[in-house]
Amino acid sequence: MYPPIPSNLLKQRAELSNWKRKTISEWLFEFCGLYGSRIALQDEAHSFTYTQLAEKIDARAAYFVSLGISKNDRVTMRLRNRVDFFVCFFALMRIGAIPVLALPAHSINEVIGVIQDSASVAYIGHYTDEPHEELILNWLDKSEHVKNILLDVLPAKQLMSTSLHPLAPANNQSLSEIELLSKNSEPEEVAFILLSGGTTGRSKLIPRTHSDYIYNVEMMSAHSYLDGSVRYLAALPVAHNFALGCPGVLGVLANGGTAYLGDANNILSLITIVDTYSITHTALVPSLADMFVESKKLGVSEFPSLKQIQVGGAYFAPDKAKSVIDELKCELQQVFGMSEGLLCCSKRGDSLDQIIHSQGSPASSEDRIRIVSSDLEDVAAGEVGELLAKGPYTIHGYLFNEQANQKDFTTDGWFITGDLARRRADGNIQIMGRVKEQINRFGEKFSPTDVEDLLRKGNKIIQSCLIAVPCSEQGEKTVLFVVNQSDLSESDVRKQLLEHNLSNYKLPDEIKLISQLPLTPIGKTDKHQLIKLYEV
Ligand code: OOB
Repeated sequence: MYPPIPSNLLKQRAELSNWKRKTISEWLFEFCGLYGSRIALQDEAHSFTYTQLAEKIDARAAYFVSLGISKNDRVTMRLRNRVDFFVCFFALMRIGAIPVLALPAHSINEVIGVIQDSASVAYIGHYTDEPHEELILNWLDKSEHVKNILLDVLPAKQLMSTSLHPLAPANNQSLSEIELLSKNSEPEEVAFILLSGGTTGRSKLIPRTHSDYIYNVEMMSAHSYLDGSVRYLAALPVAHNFALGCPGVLGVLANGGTAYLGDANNILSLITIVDTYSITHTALVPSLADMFVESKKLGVSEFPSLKQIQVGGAYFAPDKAKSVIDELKCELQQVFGMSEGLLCCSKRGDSLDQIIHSQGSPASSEDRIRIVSSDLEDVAAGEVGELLAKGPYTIHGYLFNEQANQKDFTTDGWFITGDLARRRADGNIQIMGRVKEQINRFGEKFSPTDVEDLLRKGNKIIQSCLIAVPCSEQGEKTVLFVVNQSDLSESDVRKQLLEHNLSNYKLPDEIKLISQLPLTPIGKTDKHQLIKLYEV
């Protein structure tokens, strides 16, 4: 079901000194044994020690077996940041089943696409009585493939054909079968599936193996200097690579710390968690990092316990990066990452200039990157080009998607990231945007951030987003969306751009005022949504 990992790659990986030939279950149960009575996970209603976590996982695994879920079965999970997410995630892997991690904010069409593409036999979801939940249930009920639906809250309605179950078992089941099943998994097999962040068309399925993900987590834990005193806030969805394993909740568990599961949609509750539990580490997308900085400026909290904030997922302007350090008075680690693998981050010892102006360097000395022109030739040192990646934890193919595999991988196995990057003289990487988002106006190429960064220099405009839309006369025209926070007019915006001497060709063709920028399920600005908004 998965393009087999080439044998030379398997050999290279096995020879790495810190490569573990273990399944995620074996790895987890090792540290549950080691850190027994410490608090592992906490959410607004639950608190589990490492021992309790291991017990819950076994009980849930036995329940899944009793429902007929077995090795290699894909199970789409769409759960919020609650301890139950981890009970289900680990319990499925314990029996060799493969969790497919959908995000709570994925639309019904996206979730249905994922269930179909992964041929999931079960769906585990958070149920609310909102109409879209009803729609998913109706679809699942008609699906021939999905045999079981497990929900945290059971709906009043009965389904016609598919079995509907509560997420947690009523009684503990026998554990004997789990032992048998868990012994079947190999470290080089697919452990779980992440979804690509694309906002066009369907999400691609990203298969991560046990060993590669353990390596991923351990590399990032080392760069965050994690130990048993870490108190981590999962502010971003834990179904996403960043908060799951970079180093994320898995890194915290592997080091005997405590992870608190929060909800990115509620900034006040995140701040309360930071203060109440003296949070030391967290990972944020740029928009959320801005909110932390603004809260500090407004005197909502001083955040005295924070030691390290990771910011990644989207372009983080240098002035914003600097304000995290100045205002929150903690270490900032920029992270450039992707669910497909490659991670780059700032390292301790990087200068202030490196931390605010670059996205660091690869997490592992075994990562390989190239920066190339459109004909896949390496560009000259310091030039901008497209980033290609290869390495011990970077995938070499999507699941069940030959078309994407032809397009997104070179014949010699490089992943074509779609990101523009340059290597600075000091070796650090600077991400310059997406290839597809680069603006080409009458042949003049530039990055949307040239305009967006400049607008923040005034005191009225905080957020803006420049997009290109097709245009019959000049190929592409630019539209600048500006969040209207203080009675702005289009001419105010134009005036500000001219005052800052923006080159003529970068001046937007159109300006639109908007109440807020649309976000993707993980909280990045959703440019495709803006293009759609413009087209309406
Ligand atoms: C993370 O993963 P994905 O898969 O949701 O998105 C990956 C894409 C990258 O290809 C790049 O386009 C963008 O998100 N990105 C950044 C960035 N970090 C990610 N663009 C500019 N600056 C950055 N620092 O977003 C992700 C996965 C693991 C850790 C962190 C982020």
